[in-house]
Amino acid sequence: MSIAGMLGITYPIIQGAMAQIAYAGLAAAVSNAGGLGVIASGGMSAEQLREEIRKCQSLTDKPFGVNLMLMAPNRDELAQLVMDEGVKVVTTGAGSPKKYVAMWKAAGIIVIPVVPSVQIALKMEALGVDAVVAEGTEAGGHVGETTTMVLIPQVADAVSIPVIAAGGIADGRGAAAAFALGAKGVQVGTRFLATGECPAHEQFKQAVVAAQDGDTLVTGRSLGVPVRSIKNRMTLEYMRLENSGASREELEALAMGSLGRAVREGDTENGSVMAGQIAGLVHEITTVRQVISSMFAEAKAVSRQVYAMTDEVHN
Ligand code: TUI
Repeated sequence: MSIAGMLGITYPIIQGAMAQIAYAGLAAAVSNAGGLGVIASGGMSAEQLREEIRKCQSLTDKPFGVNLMLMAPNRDELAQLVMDEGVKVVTTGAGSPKKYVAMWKAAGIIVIPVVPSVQIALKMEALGVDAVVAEGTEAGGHVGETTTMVLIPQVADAVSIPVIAAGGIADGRGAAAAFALGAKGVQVGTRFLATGECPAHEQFKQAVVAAQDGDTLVTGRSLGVPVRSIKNRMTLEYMRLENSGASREELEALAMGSLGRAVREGDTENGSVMAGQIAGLVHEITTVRQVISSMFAEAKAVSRQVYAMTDEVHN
């Protein structure tokens, strides 16, 4: 079955779970526009997540999902909560959801882990998940090492379940390319940052719009938490400390609260502006609906062009 059929949505697009940004409002906007909105539970208490799920249910009658960030200390409690609240789709990130898959599947939940490699995709398939999001290192936030271009076809060849591509996709060209590589759907994060429905501070959105292709970097590799964000005073200081052999405590102190500083206070110099490399392609703030409908209209036109190009090769 198609990804859209599996999820009960119109377009095969999932909204990336962006911690402290992807609340009920953004998730419902994506679902109402025909994609799968996803509430990012990273950093939330159980009470907050319950409230966001109920709010999302009140804002849309379409399917939506919840993302469980597996580095969260309260992951056990949140894993139970999504079942209690009747959530239909769960995506996971930043670790293995092994402990929870059997329980979620028994509750009828569609489970879609995000994976950074072929090896982890195979482990997830063996656990009985429904699909995987294969996320290239172009993505924002916590990333692996492999690019989307080389990851997607290798994961698609390795597993029998549907593969959804993530990392570096912000328009119809990216979506068509992902489908050509073997993906059955796309997950998009960064492009949704530059929308009217995104609740991040205006300065955060403008930092995404202003970014060019080389303006992101990955910090935290030495701590085993590689995170991509837009270069600024904080990330450059983090890199300087990291390269000079600073302690885990020093680095963690610098990172503490940094996402909130950028997202809520709009401090894009001393906060963490997590975004993917495709921020360089994002030039304006639009609506969520415009992002999705133009992406699939463009993907269709691009696919025709690709067909024409291959069809005119005579030998
Ligand atoms: O999870 C993400 N992206 C994220 S999570 C996040 S919250 C955060 N904030 C500050 C520091 C760290 C995290 C921001 N962005 N993407 C999906 C993703 N999952 N990327 C990599 C992985 C992953 C890694 C290891 C998935 C599975 C995995 O499994 C390990 C194993 O043991 O099998």
